[in-house]
Amino acid sequence: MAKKFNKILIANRGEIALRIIRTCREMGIKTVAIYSTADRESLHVRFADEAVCIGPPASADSYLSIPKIMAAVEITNADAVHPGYGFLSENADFAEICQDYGIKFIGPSPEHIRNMGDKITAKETMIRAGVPVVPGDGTLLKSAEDGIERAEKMGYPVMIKATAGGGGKGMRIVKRKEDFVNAWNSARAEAKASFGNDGIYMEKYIVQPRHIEIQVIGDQYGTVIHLSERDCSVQRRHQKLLEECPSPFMTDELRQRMGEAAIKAGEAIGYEGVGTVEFLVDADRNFYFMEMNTRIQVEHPVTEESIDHDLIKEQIKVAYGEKLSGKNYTPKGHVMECRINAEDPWRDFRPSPGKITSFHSSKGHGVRVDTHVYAGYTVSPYYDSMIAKLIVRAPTRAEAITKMERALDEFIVEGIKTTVPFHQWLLRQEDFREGNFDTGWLGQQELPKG
Ligand code: MV4
Repeated sequence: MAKKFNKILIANRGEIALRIIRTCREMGIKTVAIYSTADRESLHVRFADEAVCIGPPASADSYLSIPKIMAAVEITNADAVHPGYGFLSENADFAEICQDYGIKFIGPSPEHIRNMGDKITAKETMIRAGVPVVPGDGTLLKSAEDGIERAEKMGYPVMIKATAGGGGKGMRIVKRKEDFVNAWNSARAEAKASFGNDGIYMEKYIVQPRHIEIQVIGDQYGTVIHLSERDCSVQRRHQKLLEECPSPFMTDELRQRMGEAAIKAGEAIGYEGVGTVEFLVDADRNFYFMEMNTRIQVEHPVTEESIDHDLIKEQIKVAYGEKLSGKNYTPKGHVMECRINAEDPWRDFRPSPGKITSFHSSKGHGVRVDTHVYAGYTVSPYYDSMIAKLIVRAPTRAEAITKMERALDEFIVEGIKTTVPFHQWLLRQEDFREGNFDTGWLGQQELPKG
């Protein structure tokens, strides 16, 4: 086993920075927080051993500035960087610069980040590894005419997607030939503006899919294991709102098959670190590789509570060269996570930044809250609106729902609007309670007016 890290710089903010600091303290590793001037009063700054102000509120000048972060690494003498999620977590250039400076980037290699970031390359890799992918021809479309020709052969509906994309950007469903040119033009423009790359490819459209992802972790010796699934089908405009494990749609047999596919995916590329293999699952339980995320994800606590392991700890251990045992994990009981965002759910989830005047976090048996906020904290308009993750664990799904309803009732935030009332509404819905939902379900519901 390699020597463990002495000091980790956390290149992130908010709840995930705090989450990483907690594990580092338990592991006896020193921590460095970085912060923008908007985050002076943040708990990650207070709880880290050292903190370095790296710039003004705008992310481009602070949390996304590689030179500023590398300067903070240098002056604090950190030997590793934890990127968290978002920001630079899937930036291959950042991982490469860390490598060049002899700083361990806690995550996969720049090459793996790059390959999974390009969706056509990722799909090709999965096909070679024997992982089922969405039917499609896996090459860039040359023009709208080329696309129309291919769509005739494939059969409508089709989906066109940006190869640099992910998370729904630069993606369009095309139901008929007449709609192709418009979809092509808008997808390309969006891809160009979002990623600076307007490469587009085509797939068969999977009707009413569920989004089920498999958590994997790989060590430096080629061993990859899976840690079961998370169902993330409750989404709005590609923003996840609630995640759970087990998936209400899961069977032991399906978990076995999806787990094996996710391991094959990781093993084929010699994947190191934590990663998530995202699948679309159709009504007949066929599953198709969609994307691989090469970072720790927002919803990782769902897996932590399901298998009773600290994923950040496991992530740090494989980064300094510990070996994995090779056994997979199956979930115990039922875990559910609600994302509490500073948004008004009855006004189109409009952001609701501002000062939190009063705050009470849910507590009690089987309840976990990951948050960086407190009474008196001001939610900045500059960053992501998530202020807390409310996670419950209970023996069965029905009991998890009951516990979540209780926990939501005692989650008090005053001064700003939050998504708490949305979750209370969601948990009352018959379809949700029966596990009868897919990725399109929420978009078809009429939400209360508040
Ligand atoms: C699809 C699809 C149906 N068919 N691809 C959305 C985000 C991006 N990662 C891929 N996405 C989808 N790709 C084919 N061929 C449906 C979606 C999709 C979706 C996927 C997961 C979670 C929510 C979603 C909401 C709408 C569409």
